[in-house]
Amino acid sequence: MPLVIPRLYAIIDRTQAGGRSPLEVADILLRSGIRLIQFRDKQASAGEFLASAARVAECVRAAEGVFIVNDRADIARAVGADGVHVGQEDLPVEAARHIVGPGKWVGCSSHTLEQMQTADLSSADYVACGPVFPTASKVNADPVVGLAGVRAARRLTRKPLVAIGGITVGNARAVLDAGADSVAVISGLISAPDIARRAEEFLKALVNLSLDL
Ligand code: 3NM
Repeated sequence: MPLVIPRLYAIIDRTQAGGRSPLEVADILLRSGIRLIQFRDKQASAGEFLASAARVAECVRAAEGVFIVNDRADIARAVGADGVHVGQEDLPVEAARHIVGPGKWVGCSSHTLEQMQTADLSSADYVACGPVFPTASKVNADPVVGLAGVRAARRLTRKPLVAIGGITVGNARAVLDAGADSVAVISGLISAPDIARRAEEFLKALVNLSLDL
């Protein structure tokens, strides 16, 4: 069954959380009404990543949210996450799916039309495209695809489309209007001094989409 993806996809990256722990951030996000949370930590050792992911997983589960682990299908499986998100340099979608097991979400990043097409043909449950706008949250980020890239991705896939990169309260609505089903946000959300207030602003900006799509 195709999944219905929430319009706001929060990504917790420890380096962007202003010194707050991943667990603390997850708790605020969930209390603010965010249902879909990914945990990403490109700097942690496997053991550290596992320990933090286990804490966040428990918190998301208690709130009946959906928890996705970035990159590490093995850790997603170990902590009983709802899925894994893989990038172009991570395990291929089918291998990640094999590891996380049946009934789990596998999302895939794409940065070019060719990669979007490949992701569309894979068993990925959703396809991400980005960076839509410049971002400082990813080391060696790919060239920006812009709103035109989101429109092009929309034409290439009927899978749920997640847009990522430089998304803010101010531009999120335009990204959905360009055809994304969901916006994935790191710094625009979790670097805010008051994450709860920022989450509220995002959720408000993402309701009541234009009817003339
Ligand atoms: N992936 P922020 S851009 C993790 O293009 C990530 O696939 C990207 O962070 C991609 O919301 C990105 O702070 C960073 O810009 C997104």
